Amino acid sequence: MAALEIIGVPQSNYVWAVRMVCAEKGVPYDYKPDRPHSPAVDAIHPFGKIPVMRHGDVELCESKAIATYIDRVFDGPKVIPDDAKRGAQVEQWVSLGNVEFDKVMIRQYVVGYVFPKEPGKPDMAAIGEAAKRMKPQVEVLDRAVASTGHLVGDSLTLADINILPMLFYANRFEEGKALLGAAKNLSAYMERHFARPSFQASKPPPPAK
Ligand SMILES: N[C@@H](CCC(=O)N[C@@H](CS)C(=O)NCC(=O)O)C(=O)O
Repeated sequence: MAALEIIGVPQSNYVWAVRMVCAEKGVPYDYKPDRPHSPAVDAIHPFGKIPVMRHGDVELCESKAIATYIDRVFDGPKVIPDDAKRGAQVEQWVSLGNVEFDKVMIRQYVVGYVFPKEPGKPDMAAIGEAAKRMKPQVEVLDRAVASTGHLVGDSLTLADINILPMLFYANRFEEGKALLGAAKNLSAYMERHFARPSFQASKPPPPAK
């Protein structure tokens, strides 16, 4: 079989999720840590975003599509259950993750700290607003993981894999840490899943000082 290629810098929460899927399933891949809008990325994603994937003559963008392809084509534990109800629940949480949680937790909150419009000067008013919007999201997730320690059913799925890197990044900054720390079920969930070998194996290197 042709080699699977995953392309995108490791710091991206979506690249992290796709690499974690491979690690959970034990799927080997050639890794190319290219930036968004690099020629290799632009050749596959119409808007130059990461991750992108190549497998023989199959080229894909969008993390959900990539994860679905890998789950179907390769052996290893399924991260999207075949069962119609469970599979749709995973779809639901991935969609919520990409449309709601990523928008607030990553694009507004984390990016506000990491890539401020004025270098070295995060806009604390905008970050405060993002933290306010994050609060009900954290409460929703806290309730969702309360009974089984997973978002869907009682085992790890793409629903969890998609959201874990977002939670990791949100937890790196003061307001996020306080909100997540107050959510007891979610804190336990994060602690347990952050320790998974697949999460650790696909974790980006610490930022250069
Ligand atoms: N819906 C896409 C989102 C991908 C995405 O937003 N990637 C970010 C990095 S985390 C990116 O490439 N940003 C560059 C840009 O927006 O120009 C997916 O699930 O793959």
